[in-house]
Amino acid sequence: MTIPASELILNPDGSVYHLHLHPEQIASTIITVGDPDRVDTVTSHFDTITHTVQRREFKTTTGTYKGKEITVISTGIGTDNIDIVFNELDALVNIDLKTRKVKDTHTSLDIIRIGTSGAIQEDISIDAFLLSDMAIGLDALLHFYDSTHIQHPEIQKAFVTHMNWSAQKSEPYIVTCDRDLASHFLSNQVIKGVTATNIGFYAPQGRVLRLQTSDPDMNKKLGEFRFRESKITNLEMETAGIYGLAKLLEHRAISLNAILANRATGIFSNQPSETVNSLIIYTLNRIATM
Ligand code: R1P
Repeated sequence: MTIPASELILNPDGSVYHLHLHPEQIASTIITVGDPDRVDTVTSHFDTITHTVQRREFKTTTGTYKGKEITVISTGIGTDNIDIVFNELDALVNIDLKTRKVKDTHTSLDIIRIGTSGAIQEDISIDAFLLSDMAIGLDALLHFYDSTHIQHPEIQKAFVTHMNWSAQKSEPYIVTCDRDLASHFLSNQVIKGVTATNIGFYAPQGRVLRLQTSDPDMNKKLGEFRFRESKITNLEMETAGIYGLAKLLEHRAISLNAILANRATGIFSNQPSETVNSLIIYTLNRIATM
């Protein structure tokens, strides 16, 4: 089937619509970050840089670290942007952009998020590194895809009952990381956690400035939810979308979080840049030895 021009939009130079990339400009190992400036922080450690381009919040640089080719791309904030980045990265490797047909052979990417996050359990230290083993999507992204086969309905049902939300909210979806890829990044420096992903930074993560939230106990209830001896460890805004789309598109993905805030104790890191940079160096060295 040929994918129409309105569905797979290409720029006049043949690059994909939002990312402005051509297939030969990306590596098969991809690091995603939220902040476009963090792309340069990652690539400041590279030996070589072969390509860089930026449109809107999507900045991409490809180069090598210790001889390994890596692409670093910023997604901006939120799973709405993850939808764009993951579909266009996948199109670059799995759709022939000239014929507009899905290729016969599938190419799988390794996608590693290096992000920041707030812990909701008191015992998680500030500046810790956390790998999201599982993610609970409180955004609605995955429900727009044929995706029930990759979700975990029994945990989702238990979660909905536990939260007992009175106001209408999106059904949660639960998705997991690629555990094979994760095994390369686990060590005694990394906590394994369960990440809740939501669509905003303030009320959707239980923050009150001038507006009251519809559920004042949200973070407390999130922290108290238990399933298969696991508990929710942290809140951020991309991981569930990343895990859901990676699994549907048959790529391997993990999300690494620098814990900059502890929402249960009210503490924020006094060295956020150093912590993020340490996580970047840790991640690059793990990728280099894969
Ligand atoms: C909010 O400030 C942003 O920071 C976190 C959240 O997920 C959200 O994107 O991650 P990043 O630092 O990776 O952007």
